[in-house]
Amino acid sequence: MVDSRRVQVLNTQKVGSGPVIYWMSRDQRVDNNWALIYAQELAVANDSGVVVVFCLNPSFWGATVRQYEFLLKGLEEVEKDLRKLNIPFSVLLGVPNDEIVLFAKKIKAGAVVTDFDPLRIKTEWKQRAASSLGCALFHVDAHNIVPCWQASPKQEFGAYTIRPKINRVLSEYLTVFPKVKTQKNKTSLRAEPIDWNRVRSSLNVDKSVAEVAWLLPGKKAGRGALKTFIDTRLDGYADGRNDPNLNLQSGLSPYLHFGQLSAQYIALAVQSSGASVDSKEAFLEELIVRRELSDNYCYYNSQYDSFMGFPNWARASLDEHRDDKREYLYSLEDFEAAKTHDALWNAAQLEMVTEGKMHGYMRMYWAKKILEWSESPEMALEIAIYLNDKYELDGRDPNGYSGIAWSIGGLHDRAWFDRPVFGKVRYMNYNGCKSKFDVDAYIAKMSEKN
Ligand code: FAD
Ligand code: FO1
Repeated sequence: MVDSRRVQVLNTQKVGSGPVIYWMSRDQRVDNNWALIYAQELAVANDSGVVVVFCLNPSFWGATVRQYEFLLKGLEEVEKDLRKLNIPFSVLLGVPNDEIVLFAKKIKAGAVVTDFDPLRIKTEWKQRAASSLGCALFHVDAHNIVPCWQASPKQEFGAYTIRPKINRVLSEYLTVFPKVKTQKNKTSLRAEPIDWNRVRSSLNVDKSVAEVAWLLPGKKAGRGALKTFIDTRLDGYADGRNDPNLNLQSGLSPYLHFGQLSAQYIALAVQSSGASVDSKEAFLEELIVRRELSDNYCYYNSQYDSFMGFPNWARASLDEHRDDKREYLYSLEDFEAAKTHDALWNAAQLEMVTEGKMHGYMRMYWAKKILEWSESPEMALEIAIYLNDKYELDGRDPNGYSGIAWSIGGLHDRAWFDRPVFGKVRYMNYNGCKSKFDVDAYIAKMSEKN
């Protein structure tokens, strides 16, 4: 059974007797997916079946072929997994909230279940669908282990305030998943095989940002990446995760972002592994506390991608330093082409452009330097979000808006000593990096990619 605290009702319509639609969006997987499990429970209760639908938005805010191909190849695997369970799957093209309403009408759906996502675009899709659907609409938090609205009823100050709230209830939610059941044959619920060429030709996306080769999309590849991480790298995570020359991060964020892997599934696998306790704790702190803190920020702060979303102390401090002289000033073009005076910053930019995944430690340095070398904090925020969402495979994610707001606007951080441009926002510099890792090695490795 799905814990009812994971489910929220989004309109006042009743559950009818027709099939139940799982409107898949953030959690693009069959296994370990609470939204799909909930849809199946509703379908069993009204003796109908489940139909899974993904609404493909032809130009998803700045996504390029790099992200769309990762998503589509993952959905091709979802289609195969659903076919084995006799569950029909359709990809609808066009404006999601319109398409889902038309589809629900066409199949006389009894209910629609979608997966929780705190981002504005999804809230809008759900609100519009909720008011036009003739049947009940629910969303289920299938992404977080502790459902976002259960972890906290408000925006949290930082990891130190949300951590105890999550840890207090974690064991109630960090449970093993029930299996998705094979569906009995329902003639009314037939779906044509998907014409993936037609789906791909419906996209009008930037093709200049190529797919990356170092990882394969989809659940199977994700499970493989998880196993390799646990078997060969998790043990070194506590000490080595912040060294960009060591490949000791998990590399799982693209699979998490597209929901091809469940964080809960990862957490259970890590917990039951034989890795050292301090590495398991360090990893689960990031995977559970830091990640859920990002959803908390985007869910409770509608200005999560603007200067106004920053804490008051940081806004006031950055305001005081608006007129400080910038030692260097770069445009979006300079940043995008990795044409600054700082070889370390340029190396991080190159890693993101060529690999589609900048090392986590470098992302902090990268964003903070954009603040230091832009004419205003607003401009810096805009440039950081634009580049992050254009090139990172895991972009367009609450983790990104929170990570950038942490770097530029002191979100989830405390005030430091006052300094030019940054004010009391934590500062990072080249020498600080030099004291932590071999900067020349990182620069050399990235300059080969140019
Ligand atoms: P691991 O260290 O293996 O972590 C495992 C998982 O834990 C990650 O996949 C992620 O889900 C979570 N996690 C780790 N660090 C953080 C963090 N600081 N905040 C929230 N969750 C975390 N993450 C994204 O998913 N998408 C982004 O667009 C993104 N942009 C960022 C921009 C900036 C400026 C900063 C400072 C951080 C950003 N992050 C982003 C957070 C973090 O850097 C990445 O999640 C991490 O580097 C992904 O690589 P990994 O999965 O190998 O990390
Ligand atoms: N979600 C959808 O429901 N439909 C889409 O067409 C879609 C495209 C897309 C492209 C790039 C990307 O990074 C995310 C995309 N998403 C899409 C949303 C994604 O599944 C996540 O829900 C959010 O980005 C993270 O909350």
